[in-house]
Amino acid sequence: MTTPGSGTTTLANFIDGAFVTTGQTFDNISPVDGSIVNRVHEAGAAEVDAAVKAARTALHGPWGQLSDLERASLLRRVAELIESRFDEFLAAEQADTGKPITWASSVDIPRAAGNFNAFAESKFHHADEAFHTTLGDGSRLLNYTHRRPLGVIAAIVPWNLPLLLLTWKVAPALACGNAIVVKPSEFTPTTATLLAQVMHDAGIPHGVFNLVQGFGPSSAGQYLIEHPDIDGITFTGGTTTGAVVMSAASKSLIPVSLELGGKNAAIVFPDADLGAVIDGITRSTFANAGQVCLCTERIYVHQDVFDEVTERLARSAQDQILGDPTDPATTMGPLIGRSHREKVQRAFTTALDEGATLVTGGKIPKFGSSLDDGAWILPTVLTGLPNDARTQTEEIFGPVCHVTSFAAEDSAIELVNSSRYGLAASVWSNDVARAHRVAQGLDTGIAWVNTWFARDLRTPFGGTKMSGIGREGGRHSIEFYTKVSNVCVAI
Ligand code: NAD
Ligand code: 6OD
Repeated sequence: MTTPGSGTTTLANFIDGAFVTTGQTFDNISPVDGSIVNRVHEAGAAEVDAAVKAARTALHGPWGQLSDLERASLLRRVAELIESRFDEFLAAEQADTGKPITWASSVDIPRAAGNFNAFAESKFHHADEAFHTTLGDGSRLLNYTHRRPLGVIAAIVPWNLPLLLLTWKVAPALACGNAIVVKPSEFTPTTATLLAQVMHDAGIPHGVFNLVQGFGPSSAGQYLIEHPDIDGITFTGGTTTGAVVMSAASKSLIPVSLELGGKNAAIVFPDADLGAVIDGITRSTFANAGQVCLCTERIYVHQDVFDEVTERLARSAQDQILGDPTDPATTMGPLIGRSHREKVQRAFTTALDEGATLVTGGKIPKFGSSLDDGAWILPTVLTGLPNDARTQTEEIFGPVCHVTSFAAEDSAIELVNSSRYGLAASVWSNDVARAHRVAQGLDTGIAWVNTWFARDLRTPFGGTKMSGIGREGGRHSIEFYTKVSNVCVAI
């Protein structure tokens, strides 16, 4: 095996502190030009079982004896090592996903280190509950809670923000004293492999962090969620897969945290700063080629500014620079792969069949170079569809939005809330009262006002309705990754 991210190499699993090959490999294909990034050793049921056993054993070893502060210091070391290998992580993230350097170097890699720094001491600062109780006969009790690690955590993550979302789960899970088995997406195995090296170099004890590579059904993903000796599953991915995960967890009644799909909306009021709106919505629609679960696919614009916003947004879409992800001038990368591009193209066909007006995009760009073998698609703006069209109700997960006009505040809220998803929304208005009123009226896990994807890791993150179950972030992560018991003392 050579260093991940440095050319054609093979990637292994990481089990009980050692890299483990299986002989059964699959190709990791670059979405930029269709070349092979590396070959990956797929974990089977035996490797998943070994990883879960190693995690269970680690809980009873030195890791289980560490104080919250000792674990915090190891996690800060992990953050330092990610920062010291920033360029390797960046190259690996870009090789797997093709995302532009400007985005990966300002979002994915800094947040990976940031997740470890943010959660390192979170358990130490978490306060338990206490109640002084007086019974009818005058006797007194002291009730207090204490939290223990949940145990062996299974973490399954998608390909869109692979390192960010993986570390978002690993950091709080380890801060709480758990051991973990992670399965990254089959499309993005490389940064997780680098993270395994970092875990080793940081001195995280063997078996505390384990990595299994592979697919979902009949592969590492399924074997992991169905393993009888895991104590909780944290999953980020599509809603359909989330339901499969929940069903598997129900067999042994273990807790699940599900961060799932969305059909996120933006509402633009005429009193908003339209320059900021165009900048903000360009980002929220086209960032990472629309492949952020929080990306905007439905835009509701007040009728007074509908034409202007649609036209300016279309121009902004046309201004996106698609190309070499390592070029700082590039603003948009490819989709994750050809099969996903076919799904996005089918969504375009559906939109046109439903009667949409294609304002811009809707096609595959031509480069006249090796990039034509990649998974590129043009940023796309649509209008003209009713709110119950498939294009308006199903997640597309590409650089595409539909713009609808509205007349009244209440109807805009209703339009947003009519979705079966409820992950995120953004409200654009300079009327403070209206902005709060509307944001509080939205049935979404987060509502941004005059911004998008601005994050404070102490806040609850998750979705309503089909966008998920549970919250992670801050104390919500501590609550998920621990089990709480009450001690009742007669005093
Ligand atoms: P996906 O559901 O296909 O896959 C996610 C992960 O689950 C992958 O690692 C995959 O291998 C694994 N998997 C698939 N089937 C499985 C099975 N039967 N058993 C066990 N594991 C299985 O999702 P994706 O295509 O990788 O990611 C895109 C989706 O993720 C979008 O819907 C997006 O909205 C969602 N997402 C949500 C959030 C959030 O925080 N809410 C964040 C990022 C992505
Ligand atoms: O910022 C985060 O913590 C988070 N979980 C983002 C999810 C983005 C979805 O693609």
